[in-house]
Amino acid sequence: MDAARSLLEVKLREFDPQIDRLIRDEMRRNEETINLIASENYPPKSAMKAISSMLSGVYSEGYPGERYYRGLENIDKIESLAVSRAKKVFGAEHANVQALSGSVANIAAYLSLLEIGDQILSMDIGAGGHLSHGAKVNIVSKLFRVTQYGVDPHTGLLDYDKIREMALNVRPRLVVCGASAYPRTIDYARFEGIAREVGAYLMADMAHIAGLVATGNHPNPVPHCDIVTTTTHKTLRMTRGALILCRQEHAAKLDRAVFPLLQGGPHQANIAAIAVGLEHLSTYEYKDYIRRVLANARLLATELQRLGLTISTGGTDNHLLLLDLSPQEIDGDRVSTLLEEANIIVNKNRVPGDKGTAQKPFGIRLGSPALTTRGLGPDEILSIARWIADVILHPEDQALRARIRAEVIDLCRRFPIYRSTF
Ligand code: DSN
Repeated sequence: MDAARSLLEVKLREFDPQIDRLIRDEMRRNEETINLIASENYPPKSAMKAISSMLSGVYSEGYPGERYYRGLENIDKIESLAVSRAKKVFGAEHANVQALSGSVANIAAYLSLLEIGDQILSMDIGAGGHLSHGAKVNIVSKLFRVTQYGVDPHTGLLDYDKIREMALNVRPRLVVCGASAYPRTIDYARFEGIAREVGAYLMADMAHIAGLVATGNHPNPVPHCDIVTTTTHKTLRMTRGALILCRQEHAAKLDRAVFPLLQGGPHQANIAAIAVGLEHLSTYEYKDYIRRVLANARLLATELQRLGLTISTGGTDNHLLLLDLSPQEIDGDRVSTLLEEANIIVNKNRVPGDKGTAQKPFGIRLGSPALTTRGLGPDEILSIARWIADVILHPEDQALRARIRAEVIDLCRRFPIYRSTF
């Protein structure tokens, strides 16, 4: 075999043992920790197979039937399948599956509906919104005028009357709803009423709850909105990417906003993986999975409260909860570090009425999607709640964290993420 050919065939382990080792270490880290990051999950092997296929080397600027390169007959079929599956699952008139991430999907949505300098009304990141909804440090706030609503600092809930008042004041061209850290059901019909009243477009970013929407466990924003965006890797449990769903009237502008305005060639391997993932959504197993995600989140909230901790809004309607640490006077940065010592992975997060900063907020966000994927149920949730409470209530006790870590590893061994090797 010539040298170039042998380079093509050589296995990762032999060619690059450093990267191979780090991937294995990351696999082991996942296997031995309990992942409560609400935005993460473990994609199915069938989708992983698609993303590591020949499609990784393909260029396909344009859309099915309108490409700039030849040789794309299979790629066109794959992308068309992804598009039709996305439309069917969410009841959308049009779908674009090319956006590389949720942030790009959101910016494409704005650019297809707005002129530069137009007014947006969206949710503040500190109240549970997202960077790409127009945070000060994000490009969106440089391209558009952005006014942001929050939640009621006492109840933690969206105050629709106040949002309406703000809309009447600032007269936005676009109202954005959807959140990264809001544990309650979002009333899209109410948002639609507000947007209509002020003559604005309505967009929803349903990234966190898309799996709940797909299975009928959360109202579907699609009938109420001009555009709906979602990432694919949270409750949807696919590999990392994004979908943009819209009314037919916005389709051409939206497609042009993704390509050629923002992106070049899409990542077709991931589009194939997303098509596979979309096929999972209508299975009995996935519907049952989402039912268990919800039950686990509810039980975690109830048990943490029983153990004396404070849950913002008093509970959860979805896959995540916000633990308010202000009564314990310990910040979320410290708690997330202490929990990591016990092999429990969470992220620090601001909570309603938070007196801390973005770096040191007085809360953490806990999500049930990943741990439910590996099969954890009510018995394990009760243990996890106790471990979290023990770590928070005894922050000086290093020996306790070491004991919990051993128990977590023991539990994780009983629930491998993948039961066979890749
Ligand atoms: N970073 C994601 C989250 O954790 O919610 C959103 O993009």
